[in-house]
Amino acid sequence: MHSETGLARLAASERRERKRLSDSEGSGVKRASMEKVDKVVVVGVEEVAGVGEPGVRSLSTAPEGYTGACPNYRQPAELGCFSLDSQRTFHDDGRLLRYFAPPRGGDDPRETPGVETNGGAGAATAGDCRTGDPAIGGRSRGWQGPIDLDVGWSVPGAYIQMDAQRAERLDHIVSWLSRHRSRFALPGQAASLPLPSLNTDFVTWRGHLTKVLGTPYERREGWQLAATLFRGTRYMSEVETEAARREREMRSLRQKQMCYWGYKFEQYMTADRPGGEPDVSRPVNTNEGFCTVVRTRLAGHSLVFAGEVDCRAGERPPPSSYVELKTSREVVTPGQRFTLHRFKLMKWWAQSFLIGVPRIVVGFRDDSGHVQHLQTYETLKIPKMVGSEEKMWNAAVSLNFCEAFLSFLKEVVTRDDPKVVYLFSWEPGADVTYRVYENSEQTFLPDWYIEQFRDLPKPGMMEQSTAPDSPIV
Ligand code: 0WD
Ligand code: CA
Repeated sequence: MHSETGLARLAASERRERKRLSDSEGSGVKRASMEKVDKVVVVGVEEVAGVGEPGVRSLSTAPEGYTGACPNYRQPAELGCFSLDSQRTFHDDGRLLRYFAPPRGGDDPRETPGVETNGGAGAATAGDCRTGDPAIGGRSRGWQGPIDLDVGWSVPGAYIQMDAQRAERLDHIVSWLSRHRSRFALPGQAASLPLPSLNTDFVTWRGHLTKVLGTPYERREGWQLAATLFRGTRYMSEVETEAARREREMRSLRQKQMCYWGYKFEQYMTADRPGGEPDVSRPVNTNEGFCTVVRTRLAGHSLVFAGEVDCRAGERPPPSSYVELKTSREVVTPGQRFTLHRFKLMKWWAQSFLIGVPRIVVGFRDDSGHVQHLQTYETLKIPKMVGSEEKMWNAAVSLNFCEAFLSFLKEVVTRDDPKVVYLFSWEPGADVTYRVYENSEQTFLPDWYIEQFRDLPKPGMMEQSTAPDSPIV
């Protein structure tokens, strides 16, 4: 592994290398060499002099390199769902799904809410509960004034937080996959047999892809993504950076309180059955969650990922009936409005767009944690809404970068071995780089999962090509 000085050298030589390479090498990707050092294969400019096969070394994240037409993104289709209960135990069903129950007049959840939308030029308006907007749907409960999100905050036992130390990695996703492998059969492939491959290029959490989409515009937080190729599929799992760990451990009481408000808002806005009443007397427990598993495709890459869904409204087939809930500080100044549009809407759009959630209901709160009004944003209209403003972001850039990143992964992550991990790292202002680890603590696919594929025929050279789409959905 590189020391700090080594890393600095690497950065400096990277800059030299960047100068040397011409743009004709295409989409920000530079070439270098790989060399194996003990159990860790270090990839970097220092190794260029050594022998080794040519490889792709780093990927630029500058937005200028990713303008142009939007790549094709297929409407995500739900393959299934799972739930995580108050003890964080996995259940292969939707028992933790919540139902949208906003405080407004109206009857049953509507099929196509969002009549009054956020599509207007710049105006961050949408369904507004105070004005009796019929867009949101829900139960018959009039707007009773501000929603107090601080209820329970100082009550012992009213806030049960997930153990952040526990690295779950992709464990819940592979638990679901292992129970539904037959769904990944290709046409003509017997679904009754244990399938040797998922016939899918990438498996990951939605949240990891949200970070990738945000990368060309992110100025503060870097990331690390571990990738392993196993039976033709690249599994991607986030590794917490040192900076993120420090930030988590140093989080102020005020920041924790605002996180609590976010979860309390979910409680105020949802019920455990359609037409039910919210129960805000229950403790907030962040172990609980309902996750959808979707299949989609970004240009030439087939993807399967899971993401947490806040609630469902209406009868349309999921994910079209899912609703994302957010809280945000009320917008008073132009600066606050800029921050909302430039940073928050970028992340909210990426998160909901990826998984096909069409609506985001935002509770705008004051500094004492009282939600003063609600607004519904239609996910697909967000890019256009901010597009006319200065110094904003462009959805096509995010998706083109994601496409390039996945292509980069396909070029780099070629050893089909669950004990080999390619760790991709990115810090704002730099390129994405990677190192390769073998039989290290970075290994993340559970042994029991790998074992399930033992003695099955190998998927051949699948890693060299784009895995075909599965016929399901
Ligand atoms: O193992 C890991 N490194 C990670 C696990 C990283 C990211 C997420 N997860 C887990 C989460 O605990 C959750 O069960 O994955 C699940 C959610 O996955 P996702 O949908 O891919 O994640 P993301 O889109 O980032 O978050 C969705 C929601 C959040 O909603 P908001 O409105 O805040 O974006 O999942 C919840 C949260 O409600 N969530 C968390 N809750 C408590 N602690 C956390 C967390 N660390 N991360 C996400
Ligand atoms: Ca949420």
